[in-house]
Amino acid sequence: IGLSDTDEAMENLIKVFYRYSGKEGDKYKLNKKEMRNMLQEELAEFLTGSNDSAVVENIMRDLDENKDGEVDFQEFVVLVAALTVACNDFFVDSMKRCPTSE
Ligand SMILES: [Ca+2]
Repeated sequence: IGLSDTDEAMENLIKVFYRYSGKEGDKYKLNKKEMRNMLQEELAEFLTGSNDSAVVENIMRDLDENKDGEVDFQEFVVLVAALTVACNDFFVDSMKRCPTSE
């Protein structure tokens, strides 16, 4: 009770991962279909329509360090970290561009 924001963020990440990874095959890994579902449901604006399957394919290839064709939690956090950095850049950028302090 009374988790910090960071604890909560980590817990949510873990929950999201296992919600999708548990759908089929290995419960602790995302296969391509599960990854695609996860991206579509959780990161819709990241997959901007047009050619999703190529995007999913590339993401899978980049993340799958051990080349077993699936993404485990350790591989998944790399994506989360990359997205968080991108998000932070965007956030810092837009704060610079439109200062709200007045
Ligand atoms: Ca893997």
